[in-house]
Amino acid sequence: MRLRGLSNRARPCPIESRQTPLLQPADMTSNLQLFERAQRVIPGGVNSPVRAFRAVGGTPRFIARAQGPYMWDAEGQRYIDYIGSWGPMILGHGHPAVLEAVQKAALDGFSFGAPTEREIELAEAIIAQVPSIEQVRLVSSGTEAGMSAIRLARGATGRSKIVKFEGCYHGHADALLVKAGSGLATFGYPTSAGVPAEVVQHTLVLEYNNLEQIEEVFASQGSEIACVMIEPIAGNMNFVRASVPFMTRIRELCTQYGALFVFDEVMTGFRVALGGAQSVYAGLIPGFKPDISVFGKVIGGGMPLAAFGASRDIMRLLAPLGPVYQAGTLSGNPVATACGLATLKEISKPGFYEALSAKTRSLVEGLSGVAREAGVPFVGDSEGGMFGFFFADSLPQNYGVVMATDQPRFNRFFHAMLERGVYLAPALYEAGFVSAAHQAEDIAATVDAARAAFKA
Ligand code: HOZ
Repeated sequence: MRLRGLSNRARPCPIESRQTPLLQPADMTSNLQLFERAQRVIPGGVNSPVRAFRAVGGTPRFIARAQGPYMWDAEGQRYIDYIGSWGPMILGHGHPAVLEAVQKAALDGFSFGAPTEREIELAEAIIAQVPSIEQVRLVSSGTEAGMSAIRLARGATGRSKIVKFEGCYHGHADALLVKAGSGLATFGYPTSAGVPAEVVQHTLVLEYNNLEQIEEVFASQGSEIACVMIEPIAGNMNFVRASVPFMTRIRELCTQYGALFVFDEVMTGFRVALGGAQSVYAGLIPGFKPDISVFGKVIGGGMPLAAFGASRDIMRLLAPLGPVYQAGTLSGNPVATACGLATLKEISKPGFYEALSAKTRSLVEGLSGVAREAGVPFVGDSEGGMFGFFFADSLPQNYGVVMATDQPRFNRFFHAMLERGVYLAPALYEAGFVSAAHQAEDIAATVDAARAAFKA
């Protein structure tokens, strides 16, 4: 089945002419052939579990290239991309200014293992948009940033216990792999094998948006808690917002008991707003700010780059100034920082988030409208360029409720959309992402595809 009015094969886009020609049928290897070959040498055929399509079934699409809001698979099939590499591609694929910055940086050298001016520029650019942080340390992945933030919080407080919430995913560091969202939720693992009980004995897992539980845990163990870590808008159990009373109370309790509040903004940072989710909550809770923030995805523009930051007082505890050790050969990589800087420059332009938010809202409203026409229970939500939807009557407030939404229907919808050239995340537990490259016609084509999918 094809998108109405659009060929699923290549359609010219603004800088199409700069690209290599599309593969011709004779050159093509099928997705299935590639998947079979991949499974012989890579566990499950993928380098990150959710990509394997196991939750939704079928053959993963092996992506050959991408441009703007589109990706083409190994068979030459075109998709409107709502994953955007799971968040980083906020400008769409192959943005000319970003490409140019990366090409220039690559010519100067891939990696030095020594400091560069560009690292300072990127740190300055991040700090300029996030008033809660005075210093950042650049690393290579969200997992590394989250893990280091926890170590820093423990080092700063001299305490061991950490609080996290069910359905939040903070990367795959051992202590955080408990009742996590994303792939663990997708595959139904409460935690990962290979993580000794002793390693997670200090991880307290509470229900998201449950005020009573957070009150109780602080009342009984508050003086032992190093930090509370949260995805402020959870994107690893689809899309679930922390309520304002919940967020307000966590902030108060952390301050009262001397625990640090860690905001995992790997997904939401520079994605839901230029100042991240913390700027959204600061608009709702006067004076609100977290103590430590974790970033990834957008700040690297699609390159392996992440960061964690806090006040100067907290950050000076890190080596080489302080006793909390953290290091990395590729940290602050010159090509990745060039990519991140060029991306931040584009997204800082006036009106960027207004346009992105309006587009994302129109997608969610469009999908909700055609679901309503079809009599399908459907709810959606979005903030900036991040969105989620559920086959349910109301928006879930926690992981348990997300799990109770209609998974088989999600899986059928996923495949019906894929067949129509729309690439959504291949699991119910993942948020979706819209980029600045998506145009009104892409949103309209997506809504048309959904209408046809609901009919089918
Ligand atoms: N952990 C990511 C989803 N929340 C998946 C990353 C990937 O497969 O690239």
